[in-house]
Amino acid sequence: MKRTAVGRVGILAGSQSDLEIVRKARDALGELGISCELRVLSAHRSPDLTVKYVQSAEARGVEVIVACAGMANHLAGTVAAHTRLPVIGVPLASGALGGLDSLLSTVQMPPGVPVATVSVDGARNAAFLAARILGIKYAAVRARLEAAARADRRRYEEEVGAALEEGESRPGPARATHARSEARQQTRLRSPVGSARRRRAR
Ligand code: AIR
Repeated sequence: MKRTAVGRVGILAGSQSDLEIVRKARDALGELGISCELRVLSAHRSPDLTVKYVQSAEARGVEVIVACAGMANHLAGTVAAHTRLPVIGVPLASGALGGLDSLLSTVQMPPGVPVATVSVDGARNAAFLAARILGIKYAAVRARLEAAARADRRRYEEEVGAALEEGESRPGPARATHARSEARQQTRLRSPVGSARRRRAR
């Protein structure tokens, strides 16, 4: 049965070189039956076109904007400054700093101008977050998200079940004991009390 596409998401990429990752957002929205438009726009290299796009987006029916860029990522912030639509920022791992630069410049927005920031290269999750926002308005999107979550869980449980049958991930008694002692060790390493004690013991 053919599904009608509902909602509309604007996806922006800072460069053509970002498209391989950015297309994951478009693909996920397609799976959820949400319509979208994808544009390459740079807050630094094409600032006027970026603002023009954002200012005309709402009139075209866009309801959420996903902005993806690498390095000094001012795309999502610029978009959020020019619209009251929800903006989701996707930091990308391009450039010498591997995405940390992009993450910090996307997430650290001043109060009143929020950008909902997903993980580095998290384009697929940006689409799922956009779908959850649209799900407030569209019951069909809520139902598709529910179906996608159920299918995902089933797939995961089947994979784990198959691995258990092959004896790959069932910890034997020796391995279980080892796993428990490793977990205790990790907790100790993470605990500030533990590390203070270790420092005193040195
Ligand atoms: N970028 C483009 N304009 C502003 C920024 N921050 C980013 C792109 C890309 C990186 O710079 O999003 O991740 C490198 O772009 P290019 O075009 O040189 O490959």
